[in-house]
Amino acid sequence: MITRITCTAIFTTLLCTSTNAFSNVGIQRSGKIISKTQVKASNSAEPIPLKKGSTVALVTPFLPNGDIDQEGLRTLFRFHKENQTDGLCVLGTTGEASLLTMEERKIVLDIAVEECKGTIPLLIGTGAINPVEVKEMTLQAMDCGADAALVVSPPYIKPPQRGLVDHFTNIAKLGLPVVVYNVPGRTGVDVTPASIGLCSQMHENIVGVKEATGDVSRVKAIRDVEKEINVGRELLLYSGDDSTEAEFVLSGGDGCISVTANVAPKQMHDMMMAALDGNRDETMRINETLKSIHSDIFCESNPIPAKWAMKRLGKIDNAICRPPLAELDEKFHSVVEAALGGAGLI
Ligand SMILES: *[C@@H]1O[C@H](CO)[C@@H](O)[C@H](O)[C@H]1NC(C)=O
Ligand SMILES: CC(=O)N[C@H]1CO[C@H](CO)[C@@H](O)[C@@H]1O
Repeated sequence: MITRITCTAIFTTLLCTSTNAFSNVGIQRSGKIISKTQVKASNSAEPIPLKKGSTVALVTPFLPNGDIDQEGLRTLFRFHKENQTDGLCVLGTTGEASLLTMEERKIVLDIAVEECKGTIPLLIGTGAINPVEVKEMTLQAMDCGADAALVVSPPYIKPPQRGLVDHFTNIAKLGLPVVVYNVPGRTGVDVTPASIGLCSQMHENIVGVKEATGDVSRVKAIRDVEKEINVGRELLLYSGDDSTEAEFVLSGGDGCISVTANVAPKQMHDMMMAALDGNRDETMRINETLKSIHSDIFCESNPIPAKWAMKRLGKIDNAICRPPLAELDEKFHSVVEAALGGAGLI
């Protein structure tokens, strides 16, 4: 059993649970930042570095009463451990994180750490519009034992590039490695390769980028900026677009943060390894079997179809999504079913 303090910066000690004798050291706080030393004093394992390959953008299963299905969540972590998923992206968009409370985030974080800490790197979504909330969620993730934070450019408000660079740098200063998430289709703003280069220059804790533009030429654009400003290291480049991730990695990217990997973890791992080896034929062969999933798992807003697919495969008990999301429209059931069949999953 991992010995660690499971309190978070925003919880009162009343709500804290601890599994070791340090439970009362440095955590008598309600709103104050836990220091690095205190994290160490809790004996929680050090962060492990993120890996190349297939990171799953994990769904969060719910019970019919709307609560988090904690046992179901544990089963998902075990499924990914057994099927060679290289990284876990927990509490992202696919995990319906913006519809979860801080208390619920803690439940998910604690289960992730208990099941996977030290085995598969834990990348935790901590993005939001308001930097104050991003900070709170990042500190909570840190306290719980996360390995890195996935920080989306604040959606909806369309910050200028200099505001984005400041935002990512400020979060990186909290101490946890940060992956910058660029998804202009959802945020309304593109984090340009130049801004990404600046972020990398500003803080060494900025370790990677999730590019969900679907634009494979971004790999070269970011690598060119890195060379130009001579930052002396390379960011991990992950594709966040399932249809183009094979090509993204063949073009020099490092991996993907994938929705498809929820239903096909082994295939996605194998495809990423083939692409990282530069084996185009094998990459294309696997990609071909997954291509209907890559597109049809987005037939309604993510994660609606993904959850229905997981239920169809018997991996979760309910396809329930939090309102205002909903369960998959009946007219799409056969579409998703056919995609799973095409990949040989049913
Ligand atoms: C992978 O499949 C997608 C369709 O989902 C296709 O658009 C893309 O070109 C394929 N990539 C490779 C490298 O074959
Ligand atoms: C291909 C593969 O390794 N599949 C395994 C995935 O994990 C399940 C257990 O959840 C195994 O039964 C499969 O064999």
